[in-house]
Formats: sequence, structure tokens, C-alpha cells
Amino acid sequence: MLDEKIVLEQEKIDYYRENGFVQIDGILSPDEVNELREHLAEVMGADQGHSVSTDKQGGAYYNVLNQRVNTWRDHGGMARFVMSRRLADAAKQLAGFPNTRLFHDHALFKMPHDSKPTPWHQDLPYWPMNERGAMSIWIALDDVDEHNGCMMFIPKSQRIRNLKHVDLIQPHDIFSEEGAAEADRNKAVIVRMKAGSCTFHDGLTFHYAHANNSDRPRRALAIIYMADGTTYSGAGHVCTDNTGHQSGDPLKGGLFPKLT
Ligand SMILES: O=C(O)CCC(=O)C(=O)O
Repeated sequence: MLDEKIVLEQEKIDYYRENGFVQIDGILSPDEVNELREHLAEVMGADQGHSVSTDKQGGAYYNVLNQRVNTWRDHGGMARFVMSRRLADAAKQLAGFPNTRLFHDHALFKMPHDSKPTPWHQDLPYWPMNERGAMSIWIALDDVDEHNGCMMFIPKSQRIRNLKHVDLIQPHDIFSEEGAAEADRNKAVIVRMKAGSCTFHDGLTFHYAHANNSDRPRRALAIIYMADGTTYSGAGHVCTDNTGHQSGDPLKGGLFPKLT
């Protein structure tokens, strides 16, 4: 049951806190994976609603990611997974949030044919938050390896702050930034996973995803969690623009629901 609590092994929590990411196998059952794939197929094809698609087929961003943000707002089935206790509970234990809120979900499909890697980047520089600590779960809906777009992470890189955001279409080399010297690309951990398994990563952990050189989409669902009390920085973002939040306001209310 998606609403059941989960208790993570202390070893997983310690690994996450030390390295800024962790792999958890089998967070979803095979039946749940099938159900989620069906919901995703429905929501990705929608041409109306409150979720936002980042780019269309043929666009440069689409070749990196066919992304739809806030699927939960359009599809009750997606909402069941995005709001689920099990996933939010795991995030809370790893990050040590007193209480957890949703920032947003995003379906992340890496399409076959002319697929580009997701360049090395940190997530927090994209997010309009004053505090650090927000993090993502990335759930594989297909088996993933280097051939079809699995992720890589740099252990301990979550300690590195104040870097620029990386443009995913025309990336600069994050490793060449002043302040990134501590991140060692040679220590990158390649995370191959079965469908239904996931990683959690801190918003500051350096990560990358390979291009999809298979002939089928690589499907993933990511959900971004933040500590209750996280405040709005005032920076532009599709999830906070036109919501009435003022700089310094806590990110809360119906669009950023409390999950634990
Ligand atoms: O799915 C991908 O290719 C990249 C995902 C990512 O960067 C993220 O979830 O933060």
C-alpha cells in the first residue's frame, strides 16, 4: 500500500547523509510500476491542464528531456503516487525533515533517437528557495543502465554551494567553476537500476544522466520534497510564478502540500 509507512535501514540514511544520494531497490512493486506507467502514458499525452510540458518534440530541450512538471495536478492516479506516504516518508527519514512538503513532481522521459545526456548539474540553483536541504526521488519505470539513460552521482558533492545553474541545453562545465574543485569526476557512481527502484539525491549533489541510445523511451518519475518551512527566494520558477508568494514567504498552501 502506497499509504503505508516505510522504515529505512540506518545504513541507507547514513549513506545518504554522507554522500548526498542513495539507491533504494524495489520502492515500488511490479504492480505499482505497471499502474504508474499507465498513469504516466495518460498524463504525458494530455494537451491541456495544469501540468507544464517543458518542450515539444523537435526542440533542443526535448532531446535532453521530455519533461512534464506537476502531473499530480492533472491526474488523480499520479497524485496518489506523488502524495504517497511511503515515498514522502522515505524522503523525510533521509533528509531529516521535521515535516515534509511537496515542491513539485516531474515526469522525466529520455526519448530515443537523437537523445542527449543530461549534463552534470546541481538542482538547487534552479529552485527558488532560501534554504538548502530539498531533495528528489527519481523512480525508474524502466530498467536503466548507461545504454538508455541511467544516472551518475558524485559522492559528497552536496557540500559544494553557491555555484551557477547549468543550462541543460548549452551547459557550461560545472567542474571548471571556482568552488567545484572538491568534486572529483573520477569518483562518479553509475547507478544501474531495475524498474521500481529509485535514487534519492540532495539538491546540491552533482549528477548526470546518459543519453538514451535504446529504441524506447526511458521513463522516470521524480518528486521534489522540501522541509516544511522552506521559504521562497523570489527567483522565477514555473511552480511559483503567479502564485502570490512574496520573497521570504514559506512555500506552503495547496500547491505545496504537507505530506508528512
Ligand atoms: O532524468 C534525467 O535525465 C535527469 C534527472 C535529474 O537531473 C533530476 O532528477 O534531478
